[in-house]
Amino acid sequence: MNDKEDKAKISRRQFLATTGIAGVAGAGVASGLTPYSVWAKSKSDAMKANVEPGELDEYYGIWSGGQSGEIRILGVPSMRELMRIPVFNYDGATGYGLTNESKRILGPDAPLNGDTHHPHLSYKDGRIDGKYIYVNDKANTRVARIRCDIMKTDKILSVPNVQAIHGMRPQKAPYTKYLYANAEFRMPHPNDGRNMDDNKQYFTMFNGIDAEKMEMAFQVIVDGNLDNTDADYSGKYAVSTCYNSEDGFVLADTMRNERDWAVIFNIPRIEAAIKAGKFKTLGDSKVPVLNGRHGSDLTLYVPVPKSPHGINVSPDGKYVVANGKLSPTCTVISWAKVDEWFAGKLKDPRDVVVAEPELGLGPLHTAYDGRGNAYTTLFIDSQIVKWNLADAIRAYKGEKVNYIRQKLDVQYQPGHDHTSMGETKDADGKWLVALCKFSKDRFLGCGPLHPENDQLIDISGDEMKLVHDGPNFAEPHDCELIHRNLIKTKKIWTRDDPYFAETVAIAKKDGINLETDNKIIRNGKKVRVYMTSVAPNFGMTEIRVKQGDEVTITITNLDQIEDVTHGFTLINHGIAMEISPQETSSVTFMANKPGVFWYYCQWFCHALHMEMRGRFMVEPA
Ligand code: CUK
Ligand code: CUA
Repeated sequence: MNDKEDKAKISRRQFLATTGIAGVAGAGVASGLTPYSVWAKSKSDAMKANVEPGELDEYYGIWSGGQSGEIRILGVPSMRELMRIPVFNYDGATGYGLTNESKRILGPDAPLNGDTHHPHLSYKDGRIDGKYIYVNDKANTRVARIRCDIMKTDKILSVPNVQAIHGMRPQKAPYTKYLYANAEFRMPHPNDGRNMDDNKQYFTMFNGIDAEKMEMAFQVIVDGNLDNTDADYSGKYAVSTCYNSEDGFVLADTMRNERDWAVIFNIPRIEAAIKAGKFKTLGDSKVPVLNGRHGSDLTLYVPVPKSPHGINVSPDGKYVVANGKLSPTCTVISWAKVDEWFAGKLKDPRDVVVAEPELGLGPLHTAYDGRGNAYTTLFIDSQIVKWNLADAIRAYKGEKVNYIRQKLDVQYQPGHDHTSMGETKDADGKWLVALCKFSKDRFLGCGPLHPENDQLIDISGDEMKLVHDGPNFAEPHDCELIHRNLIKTKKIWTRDDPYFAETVAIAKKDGINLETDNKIIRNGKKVRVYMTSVAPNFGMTEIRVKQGDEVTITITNLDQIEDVTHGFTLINHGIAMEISPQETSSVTFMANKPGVFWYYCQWFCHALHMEMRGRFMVEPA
């Protein structure tokens, strides 16, 4: 890079720092630190993200798809998108939201949008067990589970009596018994229009979900609101940030207090209280509701500056870091001290705090390398700051030590960051992904809506090095990087898979053998069409029904060869679905229009794929 380019880049950076963005947080606090930048990246750094054609990535990246409502699977370090998993959204490729199998998961009248933020995998003893991915839907107050073996959504739960599930984490130890889910927004109770102006009737709740059954286990009423959450490595605690201890309805009110808090939930005490019957229920819901407000022995409210956002447990199991957002600090809480507090040995809730390092402007989320270092995103400074936990603790005790190791510019305004295996005991400190909210000038323009920029950073050495820019569509908040050995996926379906078991049971009642039969069963105005598919043929090339029939098409793909997926698309009916090898898929719709409508396989499966088609013939009523 020549001098001129260098100056142009630096002035662009200053421009970013001094315009609108700084005003977002309205804090105007000065960190007193002099950040230094690593603008240039050498070709050899960039080559670290290179995965040669035919080679496989070392990590699965499990990405949230934000407002798209989906989950995405990326390969890391290549950052290649491998798969999209529809979760709360409609998906035209796979027919998710159209097929009977997916409708059973989504439930009746399910909205077909979602806002996924936090994808997290299930655990055993603080390690990834490779079974499930869980994810929240902030937009419609739901949580979902995805099976890792087939990479399909498996269950969805609507959380009752609250609004906007935001922070969400699985219990880490001894196994993922509970999924912890924060409802962000306070709402009036009951919420039937009578209490809308009475702030005192508003509250929100922390939710415990049975992670295997995907059913509600408990709800805990809290003071303030709930932003992000994490779980410790002993299985005893969950902890959530609150940015609105003021109970404000509008922005100015939520920023009034210099300190808000992190609230710690004592899970064994919550379980004991439920056992002892110390709960109530709300409305029609049967879910046990416990009181966790100030003064309750189920919770500990730790005051932290100011409107904290992310909350991240360190992989050594010793600490949790609350990220200050409107304060240039992070607050380090010791789990050992939390034990002491619940044992009645400490007086002041602040006694559980063991460090409060000053890091820079707009700390949002923190990740770890397993070598004692933390990596915090600085939204306003557009940087990742690497700092040392032990040194920050020494500094808090009054020692003169510099806990900051490095500041790296990212492009631009990072939200979450995540390290390889960093949310497990096996944190390996190889890669860091910074999920930048703004990409500005980093990619070719695609209109006023810009992609996000997921940047890959090599953290294996002493110095962080930016190696790759990864454009991504609206809006990954968070991701997990999991070693490929921990996730085992099926190459083809097994015929006994529960994903389509109900469809198989219906066929059985109709006396159908799905692996051989091509038949139409009529029951009044209900018509069930069963057929097979083997490349390049559907089992039937014509289907005759009557106008006004409710038609169910069930197709079983008999192909046994990996990757030979078929599809079924019915022209002018808004019907399409995936049928992968050994899968059974079904869809139900009304045959309202008389005439001939072609159906075809929309997945290129064979040299004669274009010929894989048939006529759907509707006789006029
Ligand atoms: S949140 Cu989006 S940047 Cu929903 Cu985890 Cu922090
Ligand atoms: Cu079957 Cu294309």
